[in-house]
Amino acid sequence: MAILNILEYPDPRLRKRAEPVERVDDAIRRLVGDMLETMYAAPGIGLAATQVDVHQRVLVADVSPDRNTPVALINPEILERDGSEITEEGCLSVPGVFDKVERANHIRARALDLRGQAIEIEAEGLLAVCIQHEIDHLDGKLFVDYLSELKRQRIRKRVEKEQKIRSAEGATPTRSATPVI
Ligand code: GNR
Ligand code: NI
Repeated sequence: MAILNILEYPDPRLRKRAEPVERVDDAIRRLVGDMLETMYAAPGIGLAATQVDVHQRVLVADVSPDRNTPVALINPEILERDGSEITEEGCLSVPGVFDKVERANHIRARALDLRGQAIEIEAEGLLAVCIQHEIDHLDGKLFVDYLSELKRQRIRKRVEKEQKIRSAEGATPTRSATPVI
């Protein structure tokens, strides 16, 4: 397994729409393993393939307190949304920023599992919020898009400043998801 590099806002690659997975094969299972390792190391409660520069419809999540209940969804589609809830959200691609977002607090979704079998899941609370946040990533959308233009501008400046400081310090880049030959 490997820890993958996470793209950060305002990287334009975070705006790409991910393509459906055609076949759940070993390469997809390896991607899921690497994404889980990356998510646990970060640490985060979810991760979309888009964030590691892989533009295929794959997401992972684990909202359990013991971090031992991984969920992997391939080609996820929301079938039903119910209720609403405001959650203080954060995103590994927008480090250091937390703000309130309103989303459905109960969803029913369809996806493929790691064997390529169609499954349906029901989720509520934080898992429901997380799945919606991750599906947004697969559609090129970020939680900051729900905030005001003014807030988004401030966030972009703050994150870019942080990135400059980090690159001046000569941070070591982690391995990219796509091998550089
Ligand atoms: O780690 C994360 N925490 C979180 C908190 C509230 C709502 C959504 C999230 S997802 C985020 C990890 C991430 O960026 N996934 O894309
Ligand atoms: Ni995110």
